[in-house]
Amino acid sequence: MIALNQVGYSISAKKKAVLTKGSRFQVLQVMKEGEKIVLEKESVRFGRDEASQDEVSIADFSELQAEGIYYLKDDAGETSYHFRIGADIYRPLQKDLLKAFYYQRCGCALEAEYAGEYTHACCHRDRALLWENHDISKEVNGGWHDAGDFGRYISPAAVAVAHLLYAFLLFPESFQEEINIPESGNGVPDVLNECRYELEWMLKMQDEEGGAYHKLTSAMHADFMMPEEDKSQFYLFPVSSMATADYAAAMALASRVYAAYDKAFADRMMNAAYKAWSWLEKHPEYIGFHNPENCNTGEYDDVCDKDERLWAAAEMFVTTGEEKYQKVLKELYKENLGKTDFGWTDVSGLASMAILTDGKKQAEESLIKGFRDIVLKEADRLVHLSEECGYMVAMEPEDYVWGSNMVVLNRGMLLVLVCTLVEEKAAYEDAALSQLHYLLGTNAVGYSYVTGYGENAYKNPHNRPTACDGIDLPMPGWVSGGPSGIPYDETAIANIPQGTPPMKCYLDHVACYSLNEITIYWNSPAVFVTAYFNR
Ligand code: 9MR
Ligand code: ZN
Repeated sequence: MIALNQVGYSISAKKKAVLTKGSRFQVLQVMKEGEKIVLEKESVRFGRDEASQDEVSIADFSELQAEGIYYLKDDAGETSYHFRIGADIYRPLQKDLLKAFYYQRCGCALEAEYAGEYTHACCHRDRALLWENHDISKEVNGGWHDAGDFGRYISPAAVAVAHLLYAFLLFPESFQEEINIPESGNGVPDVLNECRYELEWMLKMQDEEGGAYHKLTSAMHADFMMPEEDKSQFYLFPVSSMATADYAAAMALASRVYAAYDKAFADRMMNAAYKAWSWLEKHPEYIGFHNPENCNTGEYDDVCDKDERLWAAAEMFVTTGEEKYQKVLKELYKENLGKTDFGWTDVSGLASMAILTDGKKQAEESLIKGFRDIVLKEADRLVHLSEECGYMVAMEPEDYVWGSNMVVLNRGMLLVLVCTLVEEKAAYEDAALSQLHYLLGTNAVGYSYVTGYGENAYKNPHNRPTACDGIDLPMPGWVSGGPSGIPYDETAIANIPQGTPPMKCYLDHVACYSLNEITIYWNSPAVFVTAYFNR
Protein backbone atom coordinates (compact mmCIF):
# COMPACT_ATOMS: atom_id res chain seq x y z
CA MET A 1 0.00 0.00 0.00
CA ILE A 2 0.92 3.63 -0.48
CA ALA A 3 -1.00 5.76 1.99
CA LEU A 4 -1.36 9.51 1.58
CA ASN A 5 -3.80 12.37 1.93
CA GLN A 6 -6.28 11.63 -0.86
CA VAL A 7 -7.61 15.16 -0.90
CA GLY A 8 -4.14 16.53 -1.35
CA TYR A 9 -1.61 19.08 -0.25
CA SER A 10 -1.31 22.81 -0.50
CA ILE A 11 1.43 24.04 -2.76
CA SER A 12 4.14 24.84 -0.25
CA ALA A 13 3.22 22.20 2.35
CA LYS A 14 5.38 19.23 3.26
CA LYS A 15 4.15 16.15 1.41
CA LYS A 16 4.79 12.65 2.66
CA ALA A 17 3.34 9.28 1.75
CA VAL A 18 3.77 6.01 3.64
CA LEU A 19 4.94 2.91 1.76
CA THR A 20 4.33 -0.51 3.29
CA LYS A 21 6.18 -2.52 0.62
CA GLY A 22 8.26 -0.45 -1.74
CA SER A 23 11.30 1.71 -1.26
CA ARG A 24 11.91 3.58 -4.53
CA PHE A 25 8.97 5.65 -5.75
CA GLN A 26 7.80 7.80 -8.61
CA VAL A 27 5.28 10.63 -8.61
CA LEU A 28 3.16 10.75 -11.75
CA GLN A 29 1.16 13.71 -12.90
CA VAL A 30 -2.17 12.99 -14.58
CA MET A 31 -3.05 15.30 -17.45
CA LYS A 32 -5.46 15.29 -20.38
CA GLU A 33 -2.63 14.30 -22.71
CA GLY A 34 -1.66 11.40 -20.50
CA GLU A 35 0.63 10.97 -17.53
CA LYS A 36 4.23 11.79 -16.92
CA ILE A 37 6.75 11.02 -14.23
CA VAL A 38 7.59 14.24 -12.44
CA LEU A 39 9.74 12.89 -9.63
CA GLU A 40 11.63 9.72 -8.82
CA LYS A 41 13.22 9.17 -5.42
CA GLU A 42 14.22 6.80 -2.69
CA SER A 43 12.01 6.66 0.40
CA VAL A 44 13.41 6.72 3.92
CA ARG A 45 13.00 3.60 5.99
CA PHE A 46 11.10 4.14 9.20
CA GLY A 47 10.83 0.61 10.59
CA ARG A 48 7.88 -0.91 12.40
CA ASP A 49 4.93 1.28 13.24
CA GLU A 50 3.47 0.15 16.52
CA ALA A 51 -0.25 0.88 16.15
CA SER A 52 -0.49 -0.82 12.76
CA GLN A 53 2.42 -3.28 13.01
CA ASP A 54 3.35 -2.23 9.46
CA GLU A 55 6.96 -1.98 8.31
CA VAL A 56 6.95 1.39 6.62
CA SER A 57 9.07 3.84 4.63
CA ILE A 58 8.36 7.51 4.18
CA ALA A 59 8.22 8.95 0.68
CA ASP A 60 8.90 12.67 0.86
CA PHE A 61 7.86 14.58 -2.27
CA SER A 62 7.64 18.04 -0.72
CA GLU A 63 9.68 19.55 -3.56
CA LEU A 64 6.71 19.07 -5.84
CA GLN A 65 5.02 22.45 -5.93
CA ALA A 66 3.09 22.57 -9.16
CA GLU A 67 -0.69 22.49 -9.13
CA GLY A 68 -2.12 19.33 -10.55
CA ILE A 69 -3.45 15.82 -10.04
CA TYR A 70 -0.91 13.17 -9.11
CA TYR A 71 -0.41 9.67 -7.79
CA LEU A 72 2.54 7.60 -6.58
CA LYS A 73 3.95 4.29 -7.78
CA ASP A 74 6.64 2.25 -6.05
CA ASP A 75 9.10 -0.48 -6.95
CA ALA A 76 6.91 -3.08 -5.26
CA GLY A 77 4.21 -2.40 -7.84
CA GLU A 78 1.94 -0.50 -5.45
CA THR A 79 0.07 2.62 -6.53
CA SER A 80 -1.54 5.29 -4.43
CA TYR A 81 -4.91 6.95 -4.84
CA HIS A 82 -4.98 10.20 -6.75
CA PHE A 83 -4.54 13.49 -4.95
CA ARG A 84 -4.28 17.14 -5.83
CA ILE A 85 -1.69 19.77 -5.17
CA GLY A 86 -3.22 23.22 -5.21
CA ALA A 87 -4.24 26.37 -3.44
CA ASP A 88 -7.15 26.40 -0.97
CA ILE A 89 -7.02 22.66 -0.95
CA TYR A 90 -9.17 22.15 2.18
CA ARG A 91 -11.77 24.84 1.54
CA PRO A 92 -14.52 22.68 0.00
CA LEU A 93 -13.85 20.14 2.76
CA GLN A 94 -14.35 22.68 5.54
CA LYS A 95 -17.55 23.86 3.91
CA ASP A 96 -19.02 20.37 3.76
CA LEU A 97 -17.83 19.50 7.26
CA LEU A 98 -19.90 22.45 8.44
CA LYS A 99 -22.82 21.88 6.09
CA ALA A 100 -23.12 18.39 7.60
CA PHE A 101 -24.66 19.99 10.71
CA TYR A 102 -27.52 21.29 8.64
CA TYR A 103 -28.38 17.71 7.63
CA GLN A 104 -28.74 16.87 11.33
CA ARG A 105 -31.41 19.50 11.93
CA CYS A 106 -34.35 18.04 13.79
CA GLY A 107 -37.89 19.35 13.93
CA CYS A 108 -37.88 20.80 10.43
CA ALA A 109 -37.99 19.51 6.88
CA LEU A 110 -34.80 19.52 4.84
CA GLU A 111 -35.76 21.29 1.61
CA ALA A 112 -34.24 20.50 -1.78
CA GLU A 113 -33.11 24.10 -2.12
CA TYR A 114 -30.58 23.50 0.65
CA ALA A 115 -30.37 19.74 1.00
CA GLY A 116 -30.16 18.83 -2.69
CA GLU A 117 -31.23 15.21 -3.01
CA TYR A 118 -30.86 14.59 0.72
CA THR A 119 -34.28 16.00 1.60
CA HIS A 120 -36.61 14.66 4.20
CA ALA A 121 -39.90 15.69 5.75
CA CYS A 122 -40.27 17.31 9.14
CA CYS A 123 -39.36 15.05 12.07
CA HIS A 124 -39.80 14.80 15.84
CA ARG A 125 -42.25 17.60 16.58
CA ASP A 126 -44.31 15.98 19.33
CA ARG A 127 -44.06 17.19 22.89
CA ALA A 128 -41.61 15.31 25.07
CA LEU A 129 -42.56 13.82 28.43
CA LEU A 130 -40.48 14.09 31.56
CA TRP A 131 -39.03 10.63 32.10
CA GLU A 132 -39.75 10.88 35.80
CA ASN A 133 -43.27 12.21 35.48
CA HIS A 134 -45.20 11.35 32.36
CA ASP A 135 -47.94 13.81 33.27
CA ILE A 136 -45.67 16.69 32.39
CA SER A 137 -44.83 17.47 28.78
CA LYS A 138 -42.67 20.13 27.15
CA GLU A 139 -42.12 21.51 23.68
CA VAL A 140 -38.41 20.93 23.00
CA ASN A 141 -38.28 20.84 19.21
CA GLY A 142 -35.16 21.61 17.26
CA GLY A 143 -31.45 21.00 17.59
CA TRP A 144 -29.26 18.58 15.71
CA HIS A 145 -29.62 14.82 15.79
CA ASP A 146 -26.54 13.82 17.75
CA ALA A 147 -25.27 11.14 15.46
CA GLY A 148 -26.59 8.18 13.49
CA ASP A 149 -29.41 8.09 16.02
CA PHE A 150 -32.08 10.75 16.57
CA GLY A 151 -31.24 11.55 20.18
CA ARG A 152 -30.19 14.98 21.32
CA TYR A 153 -27.84 15.24 24.28
CA ILE A 154 -26.64 18.33 26.11
CA SER A 155 -22.96 17.59 26.69
CA PRO A 156 -22.19 16.61 23.10
CA ALA A 157 -24.20 19.61 21.89
CA ALA A 158 -22.29 22.02 24.14
CA VAL A 159 -18.95 20.66 23.05
CA ALA A 160 -19.73 20.67 19.32
CA VAL A 161 -21.05 24.23 19.44
CA ALA A 162 -17.97 25.32 21.39
CA HIS A 163 -15.60 23.85 18.79
CA LEU A 164 -17.43 25.68 16.02
CA LEU A 165 -17.64 28.98 17.89
CA TYR A 166 -13.96 28.90 18.78
CA ALA A 167 -13.07 28.06 15.19
CA PHE A 168 -14.99 31.16 14.18
CA LEU A 169 -13.52 33.34 16.96
CA LEU A 170 -9.96 32.38 16.09
CA PHE A 171 -10.18 32.12 12.30
CA PRO A 172 -13.12 34.28 11.17
CA GLU A 173 -11.55 34.74 7.74
CA SER A 174 -12.16 31.05 7.08
CA PHE A 175 -15.91 31.45 7.49
CA GLN A 176 -16.74 34.02 4.88
CA GLU A 177 -18.33 31.69 2.39
CA GLU A 178 -22.01 30.82 2.65
CA ILE A 179 -22.96 27.17 2.95
CA ASN A 180 -26.46 27.38 1.48
CA ILE A 181 -28.68 26.97 4.52
CA PRO A 182 -32.06 28.70 5.00
CA GLU A 183 -30.50 31.64 6.88
CA SER A 184 -27.67 32.25 4.38
CA GLY A 185 -27.40 35.86 3.31
CA ASN A 186 -28.91 37.32 6.51
CA GLY A 187 -25.72 39.22 7.32
CA VAL A 188 -24.59 36.71 9.93
CA PRO A 189 -21.82 34.20 9.14
CA ASP A 190 -23.35 30.81 8.38
CA VAL A 191 -21.36 29.08 11.10
CA LEU A 192 -23.27 31.23 13.59
CA ASN A 193 -26.55 30.66 11.77
CA GLU A 194 -26.04 26.92 11.99
CA CYS A 195 -24.98 26.97 15.65
CA ARG A 196 -28.00 29.08 16.49
CA TYR A 197 -30.24 26.22 15.40
CA GLU A 198 -28.67 24.13 18.17
CA LEU A 199 -28.53 26.94 20.71
CA GLU A 200 -32.24 27.79 20.33
CA TRP A 201 -32.98 24.16 21.14
CA MET A 202 -30.58 24.19 24.08
CA LEU A 203 -32.43 27.18 25.50
CA LYS A 204 -35.50 24.93 25.80
CA MET A 205 -33.56 22.22 27.61
CA GLN A 206 -33.34 23.97 30.99
CA ASP A 207 -35.70 23.31 33.87
CA GLU A 208 -37.17 25.97 36.17
CA GLU A 209 -34.31 25.71 38.63
CA GLY A 210 -31.67 26.14 35.96
CA GLY A 211 -30.58 22.52 35.56
CA ALA A 212 -30.09 21.11 32.08
CA TYR A 213 -31.84 17.89 31.15
CA HIS A 214 -29.15 15.36 30.40
CA LYS A 215 -30.78 14.25 27.16
CA LEU A 216 -33.84 14.15 24.97
CA THR A 217 -34.32 10.76 23.34
CA SER A 218 -36.81 7.97 22.87
CA ALA A 219 -36.54 5.11 25.36
CA MET A 220 -34.94 2.78 22.82
CA HIS A 221 -32.98 3.61 19.65
CA ALA A 222 -35.27 3.64 16.62
CA ASP A 223 -34.81 0.95 13.99
CA PHE A 224 -33.25 2.11 10.75
CA MET A 225 -35.74 4.52 9.21
CA MET A 226 -35.95 8.10 7.97
CA PRO A 227 -36.24 10.66 10.78
CA GLU A 228 -39.82 11.59 9.89
CA GLU A 229 -40.88 7.95 10.16
CA ASP A 230 -39.76 7.71 13.75
CA LYS A 231 -42.95 8.26 15.75
CA SER A 232 -41.63 7.08 19.08
CA GLN A 233 -42.29 9.09 22.20
CA PHE A 234 -39.35 11.28 23.26
CA TYR A 235 -38.46 11.88 26.91
CA LEU A 236 -36.55 14.49 28.87
CA PHE A 237 -34.17 12.62 31.12
CA PRO A 238 -33.11 13.93 34.54
CA VAL A 239 -30.84 16.89 35.04
CA SER A 240 -27.15 16.07 35.59
CA SER A 241 -24.45 18.32 36.94
CA MET A 242 -22.25 17.40 33.99
CA ALA A 243 -24.83 18.56 31.45
CA THR A 244 -25.64 21.67 33.47
CA ALA A 245 -22.02 22.78 33.71
CA ASP A 246 -21.47 22.17 29.99
CA TYR A 247 -24.65 24.09 29.38
CA ALA A 248 -23.54 27.08 31.45
CA ALA A 249 -20.20 27.11 29.63
CA ALA A 250 -21.66 26.90 26.13
CA MET A 251 -24.30 29.54 26.87
CA ALA A 252 -21.77 31.98 28.32
CA LEU A 253 -19.45 31.46 25.37
CA ALA A 254 -22.25 31.79 22.82
CA SER A 255 -23.54 34.91 24.52
CA ARG A 256 -20.11 36.50 24.08
CA VAL A 257 -19.95 35.54 20.41
CA TYR A 258 -23.47 36.55 19.41
CA ALA A 259 -23.50 39.86 21.30
CA ALA A 260 -22.22 41.67 18.22
CA TYR A 261 -24.96 40.20 16.02
CA ASP A 262 -28.09 39.94 18.12
CA LYS A 263 -28.05 41.47 21.57
CA ALA A 264 -31.42 40.08 22.61
CA PHE A 265 -30.41 36.53 21.73
CA ALA A 266 -27.09 36.97 23.51
CA ASP A 267 -28.93 38.21 26.62
CA ARG A 268 -31.30 35.26 26.60
CA MET A 269 -28.30 32.94 26.53
CA MET A 270 -26.52 34.81 29.29
CA ASN A 271 -29.60 34.56 31.49
CA ALA A 272 -29.67 30.83 30.84
CA ALA A 273 -25.98 30.67 31.75
CA TYR A 274 -26.58 32.55 35.04
CA LYS A 275 -29.46 30.25 35.90
CA ALA A 276 -27.37 27.17 35.18
CA TRP A 277 -24.55 28.60 37.26
CA SER A 278 -26.81 29.16 40.27
CA TRP A 279 -28.03 25.60 39.91
CA LEU A 280 -24.38 24.48 40.06
CA GLU A 281 -23.80 26.56 43.18
CA LYS A 282 -26.82 24.95 44.81
CA HIS A 283 -25.59 21.48 43.81
CA PRO A 284 -21.87 21.27 44.49
CA GLU A 285 -22.01 17.46 44.45
CA TYR A 286 -21.54 15.34 41.33
CA ILE A 287 -24.85 14.33 39.82
CA GLY A 288 -24.16 11.83 37.08
CA PHE A 289 -26.44 10.08 34.69
CA HIS A 290 -27.11 6.44 34.07
CA ASN A 291 -29.59 4.99 31.67
CA PRO A 292 -32.62 3.76 33.54
CA GLU A 293 -33.84 0.26 32.81
CA ASN A 294 -35.69 0.00 29.48
CA CYS A 295 -33.59 2.72 27.92
CA ASN A 296 -30.69 2.06 25.55
CA THR A 297 -30.05 5.43 23.92
CA GLY A 298 -26.74 7.22 24.43
CA GLU A 299 -25.64 7.54 28.02
CA TYR A 300 -22.78 10.02 27.92
CA ASP A 301 -22.00 9.17 31.49
CA ASP A 302 -19.00 10.51 33.29
CA VAL A 303 -17.41 9.94 36.67
CA CYS A 304 -16.52 13.49 37.57
CA ASP A 305 -17.86 16.94 36.75
CA LYS A 306 -14.87 19.00 37.86
CA ASP A 307 -13.70 19.50 34.29
CA GLU A 308 -17.18 20.63 33.25
CA ARG A 309 -17.33 23.04 36.20
CA LEU A 310 -13.85 24.31 35.33
CA TRP A 311 -14.96 25.05 31.79
CA ALA A 312 -18.14 26.74 33.03
CA ALA A 313 -16.16 28.93 35.44
CA ALA A 314 -13.76 29.89 32.65
CA GLU A 315 -16.47 30.90 30.18
CA MET A 316 -18.52 32.71 32.84
CA PHE A 317 -15.43 34.63 33.86
CA VAL A 318 -14.31 35.50 30.35
CA THR A 319 -17.77 36.69 29.31
CA THR A 320 -18.61 38.68 32.46
CA GLY A 321 -15.17 39.64 33.78
CA GLU A 322 -16.54 39.04 37.28
CA GLU A 323 -14.02 38.06 39.89
CA LYS A 324 -16.29 35.52 41.56
CA TYR A 325 -15.94 33.20 38.58
CA GLN A 326 -12.19 33.58 38.45
CA LYS A 327 -12.12 32.57 42.10
CA VAL A 328 -13.92 29.31 41.32
CA LEU A 329 -11.72 28.82 38.29
CA LYS A 330 -8.59 29.15 40.43
CA GLU A 331 -9.92 26.63 42.93
CA LEU A 332 -10.77 24.07 40.26
CA TYR A 333 -7.51 24.75 38.46
CA LYS A 334 -5.72 23.08 41.38
CA GLU A 335 -7.62 19.86 40.78
CA ASN A 336 -5.91 17.11 38.89
CA LEU A 337 -7.45 17.85 35.48
CA GLY A 338 -5.73 17.43 32.13
CA LYS A 339 -6.71 20.82 30.69
CA THR A 340 -5.81 19.71 27.18
CA ASP A 341 -8.78 17.67 26.02
CA PHE A 342 -11.79 18.88 24.07
CA GLY A 343 -14.00 15.80 23.98
CA TRP A 344 -17.35 15.31 25.69
CA THR A 345 -15.87 13.31 28.60
CA ASP A 346 -13.03 15.66 29.42
CA VAL A 347 -13.83 19.25 28.53
CA SER A 348 -11.08 20.79 30.66
CA GLY A 349 -9.15 21.78 27.53
CA LEU A 350 -11.97 24.16 26.69
CA ALA A 351 -11.14 26.10 29.87
CA SER A 352 -7.60 26.47 28.50
CA MET A 353 -9.07 27.54 25.19
CA ALA A 354 -11.18 30.22 26.91
CA ILE A 355 -8.36 31.61 29.03
CA LEU A 356 -5.75 31.53 26.28
CA THR A 357 -7.96 33.25 23.71
CA ASP A 358 -10.59 35.78 24.85
CA GLY A 359 -9.48 35.41 28.47
CA LYS A 360 -5.98 36.73 27.86
CA LYS A 361 -7.02 40.28 28.69
CA GLN A 362 -8.80 39.61 31.97
CA ALA A 363 -7.27 36.61 33.64
CA GLU A 364 -4.50 36.79 36.22
CA GLU A 365 -0.99 36.47 34.78
CA SER A 366 -0.20 33.36 36.79
CA LEU A 367 -3.34 31.63 35.56
CA ILE A 368 -2.60 32.44 31.94
CA LYS A 369 0.94 31.20 32.35
CA GLY A 370 -0.29 28.04 34.05
CA PHE A 371 -2.70 27.14 31.27
CA ARG A 372 -0.16 28.07 28.64
CA ASP A 373 2.57 25.87 30.11
CA ILE A 374 0.17 22.95 30.26
CA VAL A 375 -0.94 23.16 26.63
CA LEU A 376 2.63 23.72 25.43
CA LYS A 377 3.80 20.66 27.29
CA GLU A 378 1.03 18.57 25.78
CA ALA A 379 1.78 19.93 22.31
CA ASP A 380 5.41 18.90 22.69
CA ARG A 381 4.29 15.43 23.72
CA LEU A 382 2.06 15.23 20.64
CA VAL A 383 4.84 16.35 18.31
CA HIS A 384 6.96 13.60 19.77
CA LEU A 385 4.19 10.99 19.33
CA SER A 386 3.76 12.04 15.75
CA GLU A 387 7.49 11.50 15.14
CA GLU A 388 7.29 8.06 16.76
CA CYS A 389 4.48 6.92 14.49
CA GLY A 390 5.06 5.50 11.01
CA TYR A 391 1.89 7.19 9.80
CA MET A 392 2.92 10.44 11.51
CA VAL A 393 -0.22 10.70 13.61
CA ALA A 394 0.03 11.70 17.27
CA MET A 395 -1.64 8.58 18.60
CA GLU A 396 -0.51 5.67 20.73
CA PRO A 397 -1.94 2.17 20.30
CA GLU A 398 -4.26 2.57 23.31
CA ASP A 399 -5.68 5.81 21.92
CA TYR A 400 -7.70 3.90 19.32
CA VAL A 401 -10.97 3.91 21.23
CA TRP A 402 -14.59 4.25 20.12
CA GLY A 403 -14.48 7.49 18.14
CA SER A 404 -10.68 7.48 17.78
CA ASN A 405 -10.94 10.09 15.03
CA MET A 406 -12.15 12.45 17.71
CA VAL A 407 -8.91 11.87 19.61
CA VAL A 408 -6.98 12.50 16.39
CA LEU A 409 -8.86 15.72 15.74
CA ASN A 410 -8.92 16.99 19.31
CA ARG A 411 -5.15 16.65 19.33
CA GLY A 412 -5.14 18.55 16.07
CA MET A 413 -7.10 21.29 17.86
CA LEU A 414 -4.59 21.43 20.71
CA LEU A 415 -1.71 21.75 18.26
CA VAL A 416 -3.56 24.45 16.36
CA LEU A 417 -4.29 26.33 19.58
CA VAL A 418 -0.58 26.28 20.36
CA CYS A 419 0.16 27.61 16.85
CA THR A 420 -1.84 30.69 17.82
CA LEU A 421 0.26 31.17 20.98
CA VAL A 422 3.88 30.78 19.90
CA GLU A 423 6.25 32.34 17.38
CA GLU A 424 8.14 29.15 16.56
CA LYS A 425 5.22 27.13 15.36
CA ALA A 426 6.55 25.01 12.47
CA ALA A 427 6.72 21.73 14.42
CA TYR A 428 3.23 22.19 15.89
CA GLU A 429 1.78 23.13 12.55
CA ASP A 430 3.32 20.09 10.87
CA ALA A 431 1.95 17.83 13.56
CA ALA A 432 -1.52 19.41 13.34
CA LEU A 433 -1.51 18.93 9.59
CA SER A 434 -0.40 15.34 10.02
CA GLN A 435 -3.57 14.69 12.02
CA LEU A 436 -5.55 15.86 9.01
CA HIS A 437 -3.42 13.79 6.63
CA TYR A 438 -4.17 10.72 8.74
CA LEU A 439 -7.90 11.47 8.61
CA LEU A 440 -7.83 11.86 4.85
CA GLY A 441 -5.92 8.70 4.01
CA THR A 442 -2.43 8.57 5.51
CA ASN A 443 -3.39 5.61 7.66
CA ALA A 444 -3.01 1.85 7.72
CA VAL A 445 -6.40 1.04 6.15
CA GLY A 446 -6.07 3.46 3.25
CA TYR A 447 -9.47 5.04 3.75
CA SER A 448 -10.28 8.69 3.85
CA TYR A 449 -12.50 8.97 6.93
CA VAL A 450 -14.54 11.82 5.46
CA THR A 451 -17.43 10.99 3.12
CA GLY A 452 -17.03 12.40 -0.37
CA TYR A 453 -13.41 13.46 0.18
CA GLY A 454 -10.79 11.21 -1.36
CA GLU A 455 -10.77 8.54 -4.04
CA ASN A 456 -11.19 5.89 -1.35
CA ALA A 457 -13.49 7.77 1.01
CA TYR A 458 -15.58 5.52 3.26
CA LYS A 459 -19.15 5.23 2.03
CA ASN A 460 -21.26 3.43 4.60
CA PRO A 461 -21.62 5.51 7.73
CA HIS A 462 -23.82 4.20 10.50
CA ASN A 463 -26.36 6.96 9.97
CA ARG A 464 -30.08 6.32 9.68
CA PRO A 465 -30.93 8.82 6.92
CA THR A 466 -27.93 7.76 4.83
CA ALA A 467 -28.89 4.12 5.11
CA CYS A 468 -32.58 4.69 4.38
CA ASP A 469 -32.81 7.49 1.82
CA GLY A 470 -32.33 5.24 -1.21
CA ILE A 471 -29.44 7.38 -2.44
CA ASP A 472 -26.21 5.53 -3.17
CA LEU A 473 -23.68 7.92 -1.76
CA PRO A 474 -23.89 9.55 1.64
CA MET A 475 -23.87 13.34 1.83
CA PRO A 476 -20.30 14.61 1.73
CA GLY A 477 -18.45 15.91 4.76
CA TRP A 478 -19.07 13.34 7.49
CA VAL A 479 -16.20 12.19 9.69
CA SER A 480 -16.35 8.53 10.66
CA GLY A 481 -15.70 7.47 14.27
CA GLY A 482 -12.75 5.44 13.02
CA PRO A 483 -10.86 2.37 14.21
CA SER A 484 -11.33 1.05 17.71
CA GLY A 485 -8.81 -1.38 19.18
CA ILE A 486 -11.71 -2.94 21.08
CA PRO A 487 -14.67 -3.08 18.72
CA TYR A 488 -18.07 -3.16 20.44
CA ASP A 489 -20.68 -3.89 17.80
CA GLU A 490 -21.55 -7.41 16.64
CA THR A 491 -20.51 -6.95 13.03
CA ALA A 492 -17.12 -5.61 14.02
CA ILE A 493 -16.58 -8.31 16.61
CA ALA A 494 -17.49 -11.03 14.10
CA ASN A 495 -15.33 -9.67 11.31
CA ILE A 496 -12.23 -8.24 12.91
CA PRO A 497 -9.90 -11.01 14.04
CA GLN A 498 -8.63 -10.80 17.62
CA GLY A 499 -5.16 -9.36 17.70
CA THR A 500 -5.69 -7.01 14.77
CA PRO A 501 -3.48 -3.96 15.39
CA PRO A 502 -5.61 -1.06 16.66
CA MET A 503 -5.08 1.27 13.70
CA LYS A 504 -6.49 -1.48 11.49
CA CYS A 505 -9.60 -2.28 13.54
CA TYR A 506 -11.94 -0.60 11.09
CA LEU A 507 -14.67 -1.65 8.67
CA ASP A 508 -16.62 0.56 6.30
CA HIS A 509 -19.87 -1.14 7.26
CA VAL A 510 -23.19 0.50 8.03
CA ALA A 511 -23.84 -1.81 10.98
CA CYS A 512 -20.59 -0.90 12.73
CA TYR A 513 -21.78 1.73 15.14
CA SER A 514 -18.61 1.42 17.19
CA LEU A 515 -16.36 2.04 14.16
CA ASN A 516 -18.29 3.88 11.53
CA GLU A 517 -20.90 6.13 13.05
CA ILE A 518 -20.98 9.88 12.62
CA THR A 519 -21.52 12.48 15.34
CA ILE A 520 -21.70 16.23 15.60
CA TYR A 521 -18.68 16.30 17.94
CA TRP A 522 -16.48 14.33 15.53
CA ASN A 523 -17.21 16.83 12.76
CA SER A 524 -16.78 19.93 14.88
CA PRO A 525 -13.06 19.46 15.67
CA ALA A 526 -12.50 18.77 11.97
CA VAL A 527 -14.04 22.14 11.17
CA PHE A 528 -11.72 23.74 13.73
CA VAL A 529 -8.57 22.16 12.32
CA THR A 530 -9.41 22.81 8.66
CA ALA A 531 -10.41 26.40 9.46
CA TYR A 532 -6.88 26.99 10.71
CA PHE A 533 -5.35 25.72 7.49
CA ASN A 534 -7.84 27.66 5.37
CA ARG A 535 -6.96 31.04 6.83
O1 9MR B 1 -19.03 8.78 21.29
C1 9MR B 1 -19.39 7.93 22.35
C2 9MR B 1 -18.21 7.09 22.74
O2 9MR B 1 -17.18 7.90 23.23
C3 9MR B 1 -18.63 6.06 23.77
O3 9MR B 1 -17.55 5.18 24.02
C4 9MR B 1 -19.84 5.29 23.28
C5 9MR B 1 -20.34 4.26 24.27
O4 9MR B 1 -20.80 4.85 25.42
O5 9MR B 1 -20.89 6.17 22.97
C6 9MR B 1 -20.57 7.09 21.95
O6 9MR B 1 -21.64 7.92 21.76
C7 9MR B 1 -22.76 7.45 21.05
C8 9MR B 1 -23.97 7.86 21.86
O7 9MR B 1 -24.00 7.11 23.03
C9 9MR B 1 -25.28 7.77 21.10
N1 9MR B 1 -25.20 8.44 19.85
C10 9MR B 1 -24.12 7.95 19.01
C11 9MR B 1 -22.79 8.13 19.68
C12 9MR B 1 -21.64 7.70 18.77
O8 9MR B 1 -21.52 6.35 18.61
ZN1 ZN C 1 -35.61 14.67 14.20
